[in-house]
Amino acid sequence: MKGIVNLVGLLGVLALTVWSCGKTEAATAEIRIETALCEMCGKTIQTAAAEVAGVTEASVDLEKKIVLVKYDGSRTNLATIEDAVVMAGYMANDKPADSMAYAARPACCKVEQTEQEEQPEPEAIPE
Ligand SMILES: [Cu+2]
Repeated sequence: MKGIVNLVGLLGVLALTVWSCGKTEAATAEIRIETALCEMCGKTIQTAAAEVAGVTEASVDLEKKIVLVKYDGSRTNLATIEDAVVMAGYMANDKPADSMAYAARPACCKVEQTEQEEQPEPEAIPE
C-alpha cells in the first residue's frame, strides 16, 4: 500500500515538474527523404527522427517521400532532425546522406543504379 502511495506522490512531483517547466513550442515540419525506397528505409528514417530528443512524433509517407515530424521547438530544431536522418544514411531535404551510413545500408535500400543501363541501344545507322 505504501508503495502505491509513494508512486502516486512521485507521479505528482513528476507532473508538477513537467508542468512548471513545460514551456513547449509545438512545431511541425516536413522533411523530404528522396532517397527512401522501401518500407525498411521508412522505418529506419522514422526511428532516427523519433529518437531525437524533443521529437514527439515522426511519420513517414513513402509515396510522397517525406517524413512529417512534430517536435518541441524549445528542445530541438529542424536542422537537428535533418542531421539524424542524414546520419541514418538518407538525404534530408537538401542535405546529402552521410556516406558511411549510406554504405552500411542493405543493397536493396540504396538508390537504384539501373536507370543508366536502361538506355535504348543505339540502332545501326544505315549508310
Ligand atoms: Cu529500403
